[in-house]
Amino acid sequence: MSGFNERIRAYGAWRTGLAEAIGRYGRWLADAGLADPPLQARLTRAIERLRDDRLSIAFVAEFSRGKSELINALFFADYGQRIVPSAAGRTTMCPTELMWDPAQPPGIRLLPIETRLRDASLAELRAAPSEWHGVTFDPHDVAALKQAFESVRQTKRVRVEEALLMGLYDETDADSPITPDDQDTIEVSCWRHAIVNVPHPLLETGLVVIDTPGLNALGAEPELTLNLIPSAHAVLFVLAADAGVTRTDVQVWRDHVSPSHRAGRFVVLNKIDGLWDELRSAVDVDREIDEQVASVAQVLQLPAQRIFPVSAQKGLVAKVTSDALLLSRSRLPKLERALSRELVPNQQAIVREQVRREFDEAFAVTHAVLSARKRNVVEQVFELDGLRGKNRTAVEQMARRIRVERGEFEQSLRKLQALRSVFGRQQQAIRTTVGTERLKRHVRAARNAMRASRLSVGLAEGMGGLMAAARADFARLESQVHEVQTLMAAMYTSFNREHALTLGSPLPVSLRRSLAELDRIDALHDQHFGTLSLVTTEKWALTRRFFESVAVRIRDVYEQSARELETWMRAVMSPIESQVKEHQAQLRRRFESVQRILEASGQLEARLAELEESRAQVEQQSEALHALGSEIRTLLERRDAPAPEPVEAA
Ligand SMILES: Nc1nc2c(ncn2[C@@H]2O[C@H](COP(=O)(O)OP(=O)(O)OP(=O)(O)O)[C@@H](O)[C@H]2O)c(=O)[nH]1
Ligand SMILES: [Mg+2]
Repeated sequence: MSGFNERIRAYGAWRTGLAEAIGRYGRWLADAGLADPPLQARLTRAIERLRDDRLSIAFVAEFSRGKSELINALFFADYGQRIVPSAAGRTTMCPTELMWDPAQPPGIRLLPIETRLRDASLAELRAAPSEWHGVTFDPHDVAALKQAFESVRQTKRVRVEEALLMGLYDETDADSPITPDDQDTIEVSCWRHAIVNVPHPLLETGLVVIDTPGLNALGAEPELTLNLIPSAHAVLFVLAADAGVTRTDVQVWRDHVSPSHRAGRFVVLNKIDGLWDELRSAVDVDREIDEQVASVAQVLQLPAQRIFPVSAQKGLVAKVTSDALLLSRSRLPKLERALSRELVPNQQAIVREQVRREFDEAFAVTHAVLSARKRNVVEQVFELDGLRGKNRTAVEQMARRIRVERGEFEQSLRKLQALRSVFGRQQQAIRTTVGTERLKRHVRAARNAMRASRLSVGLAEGMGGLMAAARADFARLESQVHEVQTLMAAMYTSFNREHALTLGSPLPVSLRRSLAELDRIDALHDQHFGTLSLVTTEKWALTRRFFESVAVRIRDVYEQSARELETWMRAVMSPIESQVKEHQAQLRRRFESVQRILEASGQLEARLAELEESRAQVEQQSEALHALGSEIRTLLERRDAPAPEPVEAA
């Protein structure tokens, strides 16, 4: 097992352990009567974040560079054979995702290519199981698994007109490698997309591998360009040492890898075994590999350390036959070390940050409640202690004082009631701004603008209009969020001052990520369609499909923001609600104590004893809270594996 695979598994184990600890914490809160629904929701979210974390790696290249072979060698050598089909010529005909989703049976799901004739985007079709052709298999039966994988190679012939409409053929491209036969038909993939669901140990930890077909089929599937590839945590761009860097390699690099990916980009120079030669010295061969690496680095304008020369095929053979020497010659371990050094820690840092934030906020709310409770008990003891040996008048005086305090607090509660209703209106306004209804209207308007014109200007205007409307919504959202922040800050201050509550400052929220995402969609769109001038039927179809994908991406941004804002609005209200409730209960208890003391003699000592008991209980809860909290913090901070040694220069 390579360091990379182990690291991914260790990362999976870290997430599971942490999720379990947070689960225990939540159950303890519930048992101690300290959990309210927003608090539980927050812990559940942290657990889901840990459970549903995905680490995706996309393989992008011209055909026959060895993407599928590299996938076999990197991840699936433990099957003892080649699982993902890899062969001369075009092999992988449709984008293929390898993952494990326990909610689905083990098997392969295939989306027919004809769905390209409709406007529906891949993202929408994903949610429609009836559109897919499914084959289940026994995941322990390796032959059946291999057999199922063969479907990604299936092709058929369709008429040229149909291929044009599906965006699978471009007449205007003089050096298109696919040409119609004498019946005027073209060979196309049977499937538009494949999802292979297998409970392989690596995939079980959340790894998603995306294999893509070569031959620029990428361009025709906007979902890949707009979503799957840019959102992958790493993109491996594969070149072959025997082919060098061809014009089409550069084109794939420029269109699909270079723009959307700054970090997590790896260039693999595959098939270095082609340079091995028994009649030359190892030093000679290494020098030639170095030269090729330098030339690739120059063409792609990357530092040479980003180019990883390997032999996927020899690496696979070496792993299957446990040949350590051959494995080292394949140089695959160096690529694996680089992947594990960058990929896992980066992702872990992001997840750690998100979970830490959720947990710290939840912890702070409970901590504040327990502290207030402790303080109140101490104050009450002090108050009642002062009554020892005093006459009835002193007790009556105290009862009056508490009654006044309660009266004042009732006033503040009316203020809180008013705050709730203003807040409710603001909440509604925010929901409307990021609501899907509003976005649907924008999309409809843009679609109509596009339909009205077959000219490129109309298409550009439609798309541009949609982006502008989305940006306007987010500008409005920013000011709405600011209003809520101002209101809450004023409310926190006033309760702190008037009733000695200990509300910090309201939780901040930022829309930066959503805005950055909109920018990214805009840039990708510009890059692919900015220069479109002449609109042929197939370009029109392609643009429309692209538009639908853009619309889905924007909807994701809206939905994501809506979810984040919903959480935030709950979180911002929750400390004030819980502290007010606590304070109110406290006032009632104080008042009741004094009443009891007035009604019967001997109650003072009994009440003081009770208070001593509550104090002990709160102390105990507070200790338990801190113990559980520090267990979770220790887990959070744990680095699962020592940093692997630095990769030597290629
Ligand atoms: N000599 C040598 N051949 C390799 C190596 N890796 C892959 N190949 C061969 O190259 C051919 C293409 O490999 P694939 O894995 O199918 O390439 P691909 O990039 O997935 O190609 P498409 O699926 O068509 O896009 C196959 O015949 C492989 O056996 C390698 O490291 N060395
Ligand atoms: Mg392939």
